[in-house]
Amino acid sequence: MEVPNFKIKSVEGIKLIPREERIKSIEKAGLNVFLLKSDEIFIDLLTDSGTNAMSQEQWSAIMKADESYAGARSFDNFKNSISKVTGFEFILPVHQGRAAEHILDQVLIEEGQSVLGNIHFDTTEAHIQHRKGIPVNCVIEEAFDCEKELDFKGNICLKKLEKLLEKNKENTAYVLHTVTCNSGGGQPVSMQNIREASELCKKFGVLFFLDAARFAENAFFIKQREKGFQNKSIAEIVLEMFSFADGCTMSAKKDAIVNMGGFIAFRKKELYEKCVPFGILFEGFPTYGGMSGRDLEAVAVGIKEGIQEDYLSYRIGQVKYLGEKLSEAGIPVMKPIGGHAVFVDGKKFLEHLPQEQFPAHTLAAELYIESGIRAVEIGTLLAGRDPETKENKMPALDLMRLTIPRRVYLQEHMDYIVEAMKKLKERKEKIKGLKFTFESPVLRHFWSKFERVK
Ligand code: PM9
Repeated sequence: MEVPNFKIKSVEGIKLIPREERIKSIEKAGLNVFLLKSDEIFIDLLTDSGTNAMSQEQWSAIMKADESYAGARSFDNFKNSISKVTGFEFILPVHQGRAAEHILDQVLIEEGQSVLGNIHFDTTEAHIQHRKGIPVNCVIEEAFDCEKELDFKGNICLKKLEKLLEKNKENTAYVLHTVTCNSGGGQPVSMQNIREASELCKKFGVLFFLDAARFAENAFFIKQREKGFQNKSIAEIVLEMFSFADGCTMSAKKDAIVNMGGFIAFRKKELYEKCVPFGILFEGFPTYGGMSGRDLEAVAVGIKEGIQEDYLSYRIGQVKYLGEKLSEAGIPVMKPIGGHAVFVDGKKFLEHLPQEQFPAHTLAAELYIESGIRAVEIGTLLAGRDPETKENKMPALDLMRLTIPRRVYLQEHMDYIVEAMKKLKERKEKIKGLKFTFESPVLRHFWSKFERVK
């Protein structure tokens, strides 16, 4: 059992409202867990993004923040911390990860160009498409097999990548490798894969970026699983990971353990300079970029806490504990257990439902009714429609994600989640699928409404 490297100083009460009220709440929310109110939720596993508990060091740094519009000393703290951790010199702050995507894509993508990656996250894909670019996923085939135990299931298929670059390098805007691979179950990417993908990009003269939202968790897996890294510190592994990239996009709301923030980091000044005007246009002056001085300070401290090995060992150990307990209870989960979440195989758990009825999303609605737990779908609903045929995409993976916020919940909460899933398993055959009553046109999973299929 992993022991937390923290004790608790401040708490927020949570309450389980009665089942009848939960049924009313989810119906009112159009059977979409995004539309629930937080007071209606007992354990919130919607996301690990911005839901982290900050440390006393972060809170005290916040008190010293400089809120100057330009040239704030809080920006220097932010920049210096990030540069030290990542090795990148040029740092453009933004308010969250998708703002980084917005600005970078503005500069790098021209109509019809592809962005290649392992599996692009939903906001990443949407921003590429917003620029009339084409997101292309090149993850290894094993990533789509929930049962397959593989150390680095987030790896990009280098053969696929090489073929695509050979055929189409002029029309490739850049390559973006997401570490860890969120949409593939929080699976890590090996150092070797990062290095080899980067070498291919160099060979073909294409920029190589990391989507670094969960870079520290990825580094922890490299230390645990990849030959030659056992005696290196997380800080050294992180620096090596970034050394292969031309830059990164970052939602600091994940591995920098904050509630809001992000950045784009660049190795070369030239690309940074190209992004700055768009940063000013969309996010604000380049020494705050949509963040307050308080947010900048919290990131400056949090990004260093995020690479502490004892913290990561507890964090990833907690997710593993939940995953293993669920697996022991016969719940089909993505294996091996990922870094930030346990992903339940919706198609397998609700095998009587056709994929068009959104099994994993249905499961999330039912889990809320059963237990007050809010999970989230990463599957058919999130995948959206094919931009050309307008047909629903049918992704190989239809997962319900039980996402664990950092330093927030305890082992007892994990045990409660396991009990809830066991109860749901007992009545799973009776669960009915869902269909749209309203389908939101962009990133539809956030805002659509549903009813049960009769
Ligand atoms: N990820 C997540 O829950 C938050 C949005 S969906 C509830 O997993 C990657 C790998 C992400 C990610 C967000 C973003 C966008 C980029 N890349 O949410 O804009 O996992 O800060 O980041 C979410 P922002």
